[in-house]
Amino acid sequence: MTPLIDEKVEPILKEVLDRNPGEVEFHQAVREVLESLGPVLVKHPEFAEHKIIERICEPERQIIFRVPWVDDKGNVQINRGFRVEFNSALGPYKGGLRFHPSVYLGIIKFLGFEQVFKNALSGLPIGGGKGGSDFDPKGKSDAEVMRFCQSFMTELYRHIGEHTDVPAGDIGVGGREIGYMFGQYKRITNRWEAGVMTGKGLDWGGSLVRTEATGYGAAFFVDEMLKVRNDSFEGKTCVVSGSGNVAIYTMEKIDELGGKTVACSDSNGYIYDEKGIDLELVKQIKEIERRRISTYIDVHKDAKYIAKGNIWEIPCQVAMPSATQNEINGKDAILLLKNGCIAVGEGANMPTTPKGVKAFLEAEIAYGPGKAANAGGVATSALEMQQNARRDSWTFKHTENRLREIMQTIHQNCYETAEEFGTPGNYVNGANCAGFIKVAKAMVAFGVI
Ligand code: NDP
Ligand code: 2IT
Repeated sequence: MTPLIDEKVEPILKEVLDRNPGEVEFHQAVREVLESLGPVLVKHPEFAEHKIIERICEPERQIIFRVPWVDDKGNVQINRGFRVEFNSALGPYKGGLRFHPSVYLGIIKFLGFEQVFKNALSGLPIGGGKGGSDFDPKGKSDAEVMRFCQSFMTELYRHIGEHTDVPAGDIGVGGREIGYMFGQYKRITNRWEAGVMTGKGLDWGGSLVRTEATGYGAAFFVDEMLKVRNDSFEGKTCVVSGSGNVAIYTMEKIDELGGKTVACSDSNGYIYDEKGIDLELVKQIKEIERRRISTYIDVHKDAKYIAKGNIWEIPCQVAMPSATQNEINGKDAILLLKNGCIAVGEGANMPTTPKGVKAFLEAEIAYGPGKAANAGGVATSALEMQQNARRDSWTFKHTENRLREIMQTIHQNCYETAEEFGTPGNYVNGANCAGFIKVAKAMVAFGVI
C-alpha cells in the first residue's frame, strides 16, 4: 500500500538528505511527498526535465537571526529566530510562526515544505513559508513576551510585507503575540499595512472565523471523508490531542456535527471525561488563564487526569491529533485501529510517524493528512488578506461558509487525484500529487528561477 520510492526520484531524495544533515523532520516530510511523485513524473515528464523536484526541495531563502531581549529580572536573554521562505510560485510566502523550545532549522524547514503543498491545495494565491524561534512563552510574563516579540520583529520586519511574506500564528503564537509583532512592525515601518500578518485581532484588521478556522476546517474535512463512506460524526466517540487553538475548535465543531470528544491533552498529560469534554472550561483554562489541562479535574471531579499518559489508549472512532509532529507512532496507530478507529483527521502538522501512516493506509480507514485536513487555517488567513485588500470585513456566517466550501473542494481534489494516480482512497497521495502539480506547473511557466 505504501508506495516504494520511484527510481527517478530516489537519487533526488538522497541528495536532499545529504545536503541537509541532521534535519530529521525535514527529511521525513520530503520523503513522504517524494514517495508519492513517481506516477506524476510519468504523466508530466516536463517536471523532471525542468528539475522541479530538486528545486522545490530547496528553500528560496532561509533567514536565521539573533533575538536578544531583557527578562523581568533585568537579565539579557538570547534566542534564535528563523524565517524560511520556501516557495513563492503561487503567491507571497505564507505560513505561521512557532515559538517553542524544540524549534531549530529542521523543524521550520519541514513545516515550510509542508506549507507549500498545503497552500497550493487551498486554491488561494499563497506561496509557502514558516518561521519561529526556540523561545518558550510558557511561564513568561506578558511584558517578557512583548519584549521578545518586539525584538523578533525588529529583525523580521525587513523580510516581510503584504506582497512578499505574510506570517501568522502556530504553536505558542496566538492573538497576543501577533498583536505585539504587528504593533512593532507598524511602528518601525510607519505603515498601517494590514495584509502583512494574519490572525490579527477583530478590532484591528482580523477576520472572523480565523481563530476557529483550523479546527473547524479539520472537522469539516473528516466530515467529508465520512460522507464518502455514507457515514457522519453523529454519535461518534472522538479523541482530540492537545488543548490549544486547533484542538479547542476541533472539539467545538465535532460537538456541532453530533460527535462527542472524551479526551484532550497538553504536554504534561491527558483528561478523560466520558460525559464529553466541557469545552467552555477548557477555553477558560487554556485561552484565558493559560493554565495546565490538569486543573480540569478541580471542577469535574469525576473526570480523570492521567499524567504523562498516552491519549491514544482511549478507544475512539475518530482520532484528531492536534498537538505536534510525530505524536502518533506505529504502535499508537495499531492500538487505535484495534480499538475501532475508522477515521483520523490531522489538525497538527505531520503528527503521525511513517510507521503510523503505513498502518492507517494499510487498514484503509479514512485518513486525512495534515496538509489537506488542516489547510482551513491558512485558507482563512488568505480570506483575511482578501478582506484587508478591500478594506472590508465579512460576517461570521459568510466566512464560515467560504471555509466549508474550501474544505469540500480540497477533499474532492485529493480524492479525485488519488484515483487519477491509481491509489483510490489514499488521501496522502492525493494531497501530495495535487499540491505538487499545481506548484510545479507555475514553476515551469516561470523558467529557471
Ligand atoms: P497551541 O500553541 O495553541 O497549542 C498547542 C497544543 O499542543 C498545546 O496543548 C500544547 O501543550 C501541545 N503541544 C505542543 N507541543 C507539544 C509537544 N512537543 N508535545 C506534546 N504536546 C505539545 O498551537 P496550535 O493549536 O496552533 O497548533 C497545534 C498544531 O496544529 C501544530 O502542529 C501546528 O503546527 C498545527 N497547525 C496550526 C494551525 C493554526 O492555525 N494555529 C494551522 C494548521 C496547523 P503545552 O501547552 O503543554 O505545550
Ligand atoms: O500550519 C499552518 O498552516 C499554520 N500555522 C497557519 C498558517 C497561516 O498563515 O495562517
